[in-house]
This record gives sequence, C-alpha cells and structure tokens, in this order.
Amino acid sequence: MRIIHSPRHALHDGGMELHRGALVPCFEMPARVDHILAAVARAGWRVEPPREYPDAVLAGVHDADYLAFLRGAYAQWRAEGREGFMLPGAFPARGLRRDRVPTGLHARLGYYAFDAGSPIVAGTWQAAQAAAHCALTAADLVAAGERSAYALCRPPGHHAGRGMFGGYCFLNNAALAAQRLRDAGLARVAILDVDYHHGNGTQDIFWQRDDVPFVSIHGDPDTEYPFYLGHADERGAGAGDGCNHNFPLPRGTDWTRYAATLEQALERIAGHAPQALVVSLGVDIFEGDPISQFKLQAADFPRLGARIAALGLPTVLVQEGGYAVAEIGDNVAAVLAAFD
Ligand code: Q9C
Ligand code: ZN
Repeated sequence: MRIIHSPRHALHDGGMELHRGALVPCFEMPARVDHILAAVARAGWRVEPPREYPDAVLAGVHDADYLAFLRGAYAQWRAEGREGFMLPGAFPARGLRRDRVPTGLHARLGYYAFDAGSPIVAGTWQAAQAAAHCALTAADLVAAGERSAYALCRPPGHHAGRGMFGGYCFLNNAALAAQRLRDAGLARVAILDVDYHHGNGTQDIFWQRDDVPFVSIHGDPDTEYPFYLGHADERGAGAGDGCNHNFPLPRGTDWTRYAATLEQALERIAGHAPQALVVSLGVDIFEGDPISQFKLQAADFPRLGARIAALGLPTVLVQEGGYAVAEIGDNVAAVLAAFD
C-alpha cells in the first residue's frame, strides 16, 4: 500500500471547539496521525511525502473568494492584535443576508463557517494545504496505474464545501482527489463516504454533476452532526439528478445492519460504472469513538475493507474522522490491508 503523509499536519493544533455547549480541546488532534503512522509501520508499509501543487488546483472544487479568505484569515487576526485560535460566533442563518460577503474579519469568519467547532490557528492553512497535496498525490499515483493509494490527511475534508468550512474540515481532500482523477481523463469517479458523519461538503461540491456520483453511509442527520444535510431523499439536481445516494442509519447500528446497507451502497456505485473510486475513510464508526454512535468493532474493519476492495476499482483512500485515538491506527490499517 502506498501511504502519503506530510508532517505539516501538526501545524494545525491548539484549538478548542464548542462541543455541546462547552469549549473543549479539539477531538481532531495531531496524535491521531501518530497512531496511524505506528500502525502503518507495523504493517511494513513505507511512507512517502506529497508532491507540491499550485493553489490553482484547489480552485477545481473550491470558490476563489473562500480560498483567499482561508489563506489570509490568520494574518488578519494577528494584524488586529489577536492570538490563539479563531472561532466564529455568528452565522448568516435564515432571515439574514448571504448575498454579500462582509468586509470585517469576524463577519467573514461566520460567513464562511457553518459551526463553532473548527478553530483556525496560525498553521491551519499550511496543514490543510499539505493534506490536500497528500490526496492529490494519491490520486496521481492511482491515475498512473497503482491499484490503490492512501492519503493520510489531517485536517480531514469531507465537511468542507465549495465555500464553507466546518466539522474540522477546511479543504475537501476527497473531492480534490476525485477531481484530479477526472482531470487525468477518467470519465466517472465514484466517492464512497463511510465516515460516521454525512459528507455534506462533498455532496455540495458534486450535487449537480453526473461524473462524480456520491454515496454515503452515516448517522441519521435528524440527530447526528452535521444535522442539516444527509437525508435519503437528497438525490442530486440537474445533470446530477440520481447521482447522490445517502444511507442514513440510526444510533447503535452494528456490523450486521451496516453490512446490509453497505451492499446497497456498493450496488449503487457499481450501477454508475465508475473507472475509479475515492473512499472517504472515517473510522469514527468504531464503537469506542467518543463523539459517534455506531457499534462497529475492530474485527469489522477488515470486513469493511474486503467488501470495498471487492469492487475491483482503482481506489484512493482518504483519511477523514476517527477520534478513538488509541485504536484509530489499527482500524485504518485493517481497511488498508484489504487493498494490499
Ligand atoms: N460544534 C469528522 O469526522 N462535532 N468531523 C460537533 C459542533 C463535529 C466530525 C461540534 C464533528 C465533526 C471529519
Ligand atoms: Zn466523522
């Protein structure tokens, strides 16, 4: 298995998130990567650095004004004499204007964010850029003929939309990988998102497109984050009508129930006859995850990997969530081993 990793992920650290009404240290922390790297070493896989890409590549899935904001936000914060992490406290909800981008830094922060759980620190842009480069490198390897490649992305990406951040995500790594494969000439690239949380950002980015079908299995948004997207009746629009497939499942879902839904999800993917697959690999579906409510056990992750690998598609695996830090490495490696 080709593993793409950058130590620059560690520049994104030290933030707090508003979690159920209390400000707590982020569950999405650098130690997650240390545990994945340890498991990768135990498996005997070599780790490679990402290639460098111009920021113009990011504009393939993100709005230019959003990218400019992310790139410059922390310098502006410093220029205002502030330090530490930035969190928004006001958002343009219904009844407020979204048709103009405000000029003030804090106004812009709330305009581009959708939660108060995704702090921006001094190194966030550099870390997000490095994660995106990991995903793009993995996509380039697969486009060049590798059967699979794994991008050890941190911060994660699937909640980041064309012009918004949230859910610990700033740049949509999986979307960038899929777009990269499209740009390399593959006609259809499917995305399977198995993270516990619905990949609202990825759905947003490809909503009107028929060349990147999006299939997601996740906690029911009626009670689970991100709450306001991810229902089964969301099928895509325009050219993308019928290319978005959501499989919300209740809290407490175990492997037996999950596996039955996975079969349906894989059938949808096969129905689109893609030339390649991108997997948004969140292992927060593990029973020990501190912020999630599914009940998959360690022994279920090899099964998950085997079922996805059986599609036989060239596959880019992109790291998303997973907050049971001590177990994240073994759970990820168990999925990757099925592709080796
Ligand atoms: N203030 C991923 O797994 N927690 N993101 C709710 C909101 C957000 C999870 C706190 C969980 C996001 C990539
Ligand atoms: Zn998640």
